Amino acid sequence: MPLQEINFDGIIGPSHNYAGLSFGNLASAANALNISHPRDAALQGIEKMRHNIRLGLAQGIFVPLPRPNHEWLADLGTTAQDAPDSLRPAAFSASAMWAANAATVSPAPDTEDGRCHLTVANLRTMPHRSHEWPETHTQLRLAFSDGEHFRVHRPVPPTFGDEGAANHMRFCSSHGEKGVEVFVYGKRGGAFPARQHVEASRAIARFHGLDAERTLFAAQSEEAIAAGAFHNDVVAVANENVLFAHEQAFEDRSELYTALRRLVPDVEIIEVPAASVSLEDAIKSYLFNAQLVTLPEGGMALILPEEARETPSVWTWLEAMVAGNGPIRKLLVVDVRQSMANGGGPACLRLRVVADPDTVDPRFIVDEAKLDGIADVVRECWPEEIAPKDLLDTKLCEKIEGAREALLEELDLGEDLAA
Ligand code: SUG
Repeated sequence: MPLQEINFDGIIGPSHNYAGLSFGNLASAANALNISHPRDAALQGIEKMRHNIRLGLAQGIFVPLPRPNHEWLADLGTTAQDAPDSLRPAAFSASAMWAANAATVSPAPDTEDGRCHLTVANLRTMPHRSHEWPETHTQLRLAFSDGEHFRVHRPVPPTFGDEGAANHMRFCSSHGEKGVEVFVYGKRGGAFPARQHVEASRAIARFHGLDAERTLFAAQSEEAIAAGAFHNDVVAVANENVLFAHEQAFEDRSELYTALRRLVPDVEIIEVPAASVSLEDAIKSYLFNAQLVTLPEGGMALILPEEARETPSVWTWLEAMVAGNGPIRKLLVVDVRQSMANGGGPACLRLRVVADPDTVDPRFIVDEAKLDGIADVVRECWPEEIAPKDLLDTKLCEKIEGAREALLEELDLGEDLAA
């Protein structure tokens, strides 16, 4: 099979809850301490995958990490029962669902050794995300164990924050051709942390053996981070030769656009002016956290969250865009409200890997029948709701652990990924 884009979605874990853990992520703060609905959340994620499979797109999965993370708590000298309130929610977080933060991926045509390279993200800025990487690394090494086609790297040392593909864009005329990779980093976020450090991005470019002539580094604008764009994929998305971005996404947009026009002669830059859609509306609606995909029949579609349709300035602008003659022809809407309430839209939930699906461990590739089996496990085992105080309940803890085990068994991953 030729190289194609495969979207690996993180299955939303049974411990999904709202703990307000991500400072600078406005949705996470706004929904702090609300009651979450893990079962609905996971079913929404599964429906999004089903929607994309029906479009003819290749789909993969990553499974939830063991939660609570007993090992991490033990390293901190405590346990799930005794942990202070400042630590317990972080140990239970289902944040690995946002697979766009799992790793940075450079497809084979871009790298010196002709393999697809993945570097697991250290996610060191937020404590609840900083302990994801070891288990994510194990999973990546399993899914992409074919050493002829893949190389999975350990994370950049934690001094330099790295949040993975959410701060990385790849441009090309078609997926199988040598691309141009753009790493977006934060310098200052005003009151909020800049989560991607330029030194981490530079290290990844070196690990992956990228061509320096075709690798760009662009700073996020300070206003964007301050307005709640804690990752670049909240204000920009790219696919093949198209960049779809907010006017205020980058610190120096003309420098970036000039470099892109030089390196990708057929690049199409669709910029949404702040006068039409404010940064505030962009971040509230997550219109840029859409999956921008090439449809098998040709043309591109934006797979958007419901919240984009509900934001008048955004929907008016998008409808006018598709009525024009541009590369984006369709607006498709999915319901991922449970994830959105923690600041994760359709694009956050997936990691794009350009590869031949036959070279990936088949247990990580899904079709509709496999999704039916996963949905059955979710209906049977995932908690219906979690309130913050429930994290103290040992029965809930057992239920969460049992739910993950049931899923691993369903996917024949029990032996490899048991906690
Ligand atoms: O890291 N939210 C995630 C959302 C990640 C979105 N990913 C991308 N933009 N690619 C984060 O801020 C909230 C968890 C909580 O508050 O319970 C959280 O981790």
